[in-house]
Amino acid sequence: MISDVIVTKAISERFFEKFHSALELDAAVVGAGPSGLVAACYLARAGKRVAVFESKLSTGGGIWGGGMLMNEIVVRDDALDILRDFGITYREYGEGYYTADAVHTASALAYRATEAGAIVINACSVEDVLFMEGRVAGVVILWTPVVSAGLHVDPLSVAATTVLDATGHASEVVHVTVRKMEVELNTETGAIMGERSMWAERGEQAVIEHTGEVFPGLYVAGMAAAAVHGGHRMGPIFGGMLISGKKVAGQILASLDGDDAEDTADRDAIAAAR
Ligand code: 48F
Repeated sequence: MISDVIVTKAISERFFEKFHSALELDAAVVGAGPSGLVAACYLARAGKRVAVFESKLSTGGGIWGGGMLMNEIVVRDDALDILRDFGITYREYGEGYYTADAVHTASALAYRATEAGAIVINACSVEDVLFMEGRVAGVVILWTPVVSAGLHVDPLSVAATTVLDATGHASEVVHVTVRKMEVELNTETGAIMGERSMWAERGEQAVIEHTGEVFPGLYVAGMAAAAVHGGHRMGPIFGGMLISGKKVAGQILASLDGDDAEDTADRDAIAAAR
C-alpha cells in the first residue's frame, strides 16, 4: 500500500534539508548553463558549499538546442580535458574541431555537478543581491512561477561569500547590482560594456580572458563575462564556456582559501585560473 502522505512528507522533508544547506554558501552560482555547472562542479569537488539557482525547470542553459536546434555542439581541442573530466563523449570533426551531442553534454554537466555535491535549486530566479559592507554578500531568490504570474510575494535571501553571475547573455546579476547600487565595475569603462556581434575566434578568447571578479564578491563567467566586458558572441562553440567555468572556480577557490588554496582546493582548477 502506498501512503500519499508519506510521499508528501518524504519530498518536503528532503527538499527542505537540501534548501537549508543552500542558505549559507561559499559560492552561489546563478544560472545552470555550461559555465555555471562546470564552476559548481569544481567548487563542490574542492569541498565548498555551492548551490546553483536556475530560473528554468531544466539545467543546461543554451546547450540543448546546439546551433539553430541542430543538437550538436562544437568544441576546440583546448577544452577536451574538461569533456574527458566530465565523461562526455566527443568525436573529432577535423583540424582541431570536435563535436558532442548536446543532450548528452547538458545531462553530463548536471550529473557531474550534482554528483560532486553542488545543490541545484531549479525554477528559482535570482532577482537581486544581498549587498553589505560594500560588497555583494548573497542572492535574493523567488520561485520563477511566482515571478511570471506577477504575484506580489516577497523573495527570500541566501548568504554567500561569493556570487557567480553565469546567467549568459543577460548577465542579470551584474545588471541588477549596477542598477540598484550604482557600483563601478572592474571593466575597461567601469560600466557594463554590452555584448558585440558574432566573431567566434574573438568571442572565445574574450570569455576566457574576462572571466573573473567584477566587483567585490561578484564574479562573471561564460557569456555573462563577454556581455559585461564588451566581448563578441560566438554561437554554438562551447569550449570557452567550459574553460571559463573552470577558471572562475579556481579564482573563487583562491579567494576563499587564500594562501592555503593550493593545499585545500582543486589544483587543476586553480591552475586554470592562472
Ligand atoms: O545562457 P547559458 O547557457 O549561459 P553560459 O554558461 O553559456 C552560454 C551558451 O549557452 C550560449 C553561447 C555559447 O556560445 O553563447 O548562449 O554563459 O545559461 C544561463 C542560464 O542562466 C539562467 C538561464 O535560464 C540559463 O539556464 N538564468 C538567467 N537569468 C537567471 C537565471 C536568473 N535571474 N536567475 C536564475 N537563473
